[in-house]
Amino acid sequence: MKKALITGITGQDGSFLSELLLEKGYEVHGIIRHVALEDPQTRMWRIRHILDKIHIHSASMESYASIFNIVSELKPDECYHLAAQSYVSYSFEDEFSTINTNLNGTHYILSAIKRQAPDCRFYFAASSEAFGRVRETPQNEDTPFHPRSPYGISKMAGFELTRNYREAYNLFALSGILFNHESNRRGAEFVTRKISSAAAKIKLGIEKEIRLGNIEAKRDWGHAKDYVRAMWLMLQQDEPEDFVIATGQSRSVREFLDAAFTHAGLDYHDHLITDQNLYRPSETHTLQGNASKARKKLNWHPTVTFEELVREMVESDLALYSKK
Ligand code: F7E
Repeated sequence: MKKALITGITGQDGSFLSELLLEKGYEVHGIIRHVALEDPQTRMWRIRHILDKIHIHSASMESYASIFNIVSELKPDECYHLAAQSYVSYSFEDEFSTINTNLNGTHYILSAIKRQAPDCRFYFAASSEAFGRVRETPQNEDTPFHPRSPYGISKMAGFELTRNYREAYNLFALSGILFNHESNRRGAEFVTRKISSAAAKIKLGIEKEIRLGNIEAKRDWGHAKDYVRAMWLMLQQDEPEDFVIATGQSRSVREFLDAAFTHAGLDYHDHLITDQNLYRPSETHTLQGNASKARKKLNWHPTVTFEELVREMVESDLALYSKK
């Protein structure tokens, strides 16, 4: 039985990936911060239904010793490093902790693997946010990075570190440059979930308005379930290589808003308040990925359309808030 170690297992991607690996017969281990163990109701809701099937280890991505000990005890076959401060807006407010935690965490786990489990295959969750001020559209594996946020900088640095461990120490280490991926497990601070939950709450009479920043920003949005499948496929290749994962379709926040409110039987013009405080100091305006390498080499393609994604998220929030 193959052993997989997942950092960030309590997040959207960690939960979908755990389900996928369990289905495939893996022994699944996850690293969880001590605070999450103290508050499982709030922090572990995405993995509550599989807690009896997975192995949880308490550690901090900020402590090399704790990461080192877990890697040396487990000696995993595959490691998926998903843990990060992943909220781009917040990365402007707290640049230091975002860059420190995201970069050091990646460095600690790579170093521990190099020393204690050099045969382990390593996946780094890089991000389209590293493209930032895009040099070309659509973006692929050869597009230069120009990050526009501390978060994007931390992901670019993690990508380079992962590449250097692959080239210098011959580790099977690679990055997935994933474009935005969403679901009903998305955190409430991200724009898609903020919109789907607002549409549901307004429809149910719980709230009246939604405050948003730059709704002309464009993103390439896919479904998280499709994207975790790509992570697994990358680690099954003969050679470690980096891959862009995206749908190839770019839509504005306004289009997402319109589709979500229309699905709930609402007109967003009646409820939208534009809030200058929600604009970012520097913004990634348009992202659109070209995943043709993944299509060709991994036989990966997205299965959920933009419309299906919006519908799923709004329906799920309508069900959630009706119950509440
Ligand atoms: O923003 C605009 C905002 O916070 C999307 C993370 O998973 O994907 C995600 O990063 C767009 C931006 O995601 C609001 O300015 C307008 O242009 O949902 P988001 P993100 O920043 O694209 C990448 C690939 C990652 O790796 C990240 O970890 O929406 N926007 N008004 C707003 N965004 C938010 N959050 N809230 C607003 O009120």
